[in-house]
Amino acid sequence: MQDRDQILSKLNAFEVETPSWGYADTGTRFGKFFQDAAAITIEDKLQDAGTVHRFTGCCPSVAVHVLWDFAEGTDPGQVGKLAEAQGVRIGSINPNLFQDQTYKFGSVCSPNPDARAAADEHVRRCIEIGKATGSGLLSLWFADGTNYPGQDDLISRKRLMQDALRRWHSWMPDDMTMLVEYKPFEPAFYHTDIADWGMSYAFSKFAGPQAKVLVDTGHHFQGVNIEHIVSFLLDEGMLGGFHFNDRKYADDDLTTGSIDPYAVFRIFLAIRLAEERHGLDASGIAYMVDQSHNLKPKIEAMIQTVTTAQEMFLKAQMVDLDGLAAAQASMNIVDAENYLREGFEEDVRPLLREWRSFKGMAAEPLLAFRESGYEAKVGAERKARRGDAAPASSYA
Ligand SMILES: [Mn+2]
Repeated sequence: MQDRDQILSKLNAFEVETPSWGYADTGTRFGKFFQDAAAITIEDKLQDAGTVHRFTGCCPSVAVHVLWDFAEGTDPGQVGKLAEAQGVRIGSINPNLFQDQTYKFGSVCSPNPDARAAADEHVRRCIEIGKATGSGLLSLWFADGTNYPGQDDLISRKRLMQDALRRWHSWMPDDMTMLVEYKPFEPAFYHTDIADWGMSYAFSKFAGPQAKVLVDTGHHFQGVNIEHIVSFLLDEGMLGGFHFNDRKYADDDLTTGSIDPYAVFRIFLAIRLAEERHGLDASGIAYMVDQSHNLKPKIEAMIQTVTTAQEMFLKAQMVDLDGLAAAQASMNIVDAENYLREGFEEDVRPLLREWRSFKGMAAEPLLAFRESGYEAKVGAERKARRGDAAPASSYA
């Protein structure tokens, strides 16, 4: 078993990146429900992200969305400084290759050469923003796909994708990582050009050594064993990072652990086993949140997400790996499973409270945030700033 200090030092190193888009007004395709305190500008988003970091102590970086956060003419270095002033830094750079009208039939896989050229230009700018902000992550998600059988040629599209990723990889500086995300469907409903982790893996291998697979926990069909994918990718040295969220039906973007916390625990256990049993390097994994909270207050939801991630991470540390190995070796399935259950059922909240106090933070981040009055304060200020203008929304 690990001792307390070992576990606490792992918790110190466990960081979760929050997304700028998680602080802005979002919605579904049926409508949007606005919140007074929702962030309007990139400054607001960084201020909110800094607030989450201040109360949780584990969210020092913010994922940015280039189209929504870097208006034409924005000085990226200046945005980096704004982040710093809020006690955070710019994390993954997320290009937007889906919102512009030119992407109607896809971006890099589109039969329209203008769309492909626009994608190239946009990604080139994203890489420059990454360099200027000191971000080491270019995080790619594509809406590319088709809606009907026969709409386009699947092999031609595959070749366009692989060539684009290799080209972009050659534009990146040596210290930048390309994360390649997959998704089985939506917004395309017949085929998606990067539909699963195997395709992400093959595309990443083709692109170059700095390309890795990004696992968004909501981007699988029902019942897929995500910890198996995670274990496989770790052993291949191809796991780049996570987008955490939870879902009941499809890509619901619900709060991490709200539907199936045991699944989150099993992912963290898979990572621990890869490191401690097999000596694999998991230190470079980027843990990121990709959620849009339509109904919950955004900062509270983010604090809830992050503390849940910490709890599931800690529960995975509570599993007796020696006992588990012995049970597995003797084919004692009941005991083996019980080692997992015992870790999961351990109440890790006292340890987490202790860690926060040791770090000079309030023991209960959500309560402390509520008591701070932050939401009412920025809500009033942002409402006044919006005036009669329609609430800003950075979610398509
Ligand atoms: Mn995602």
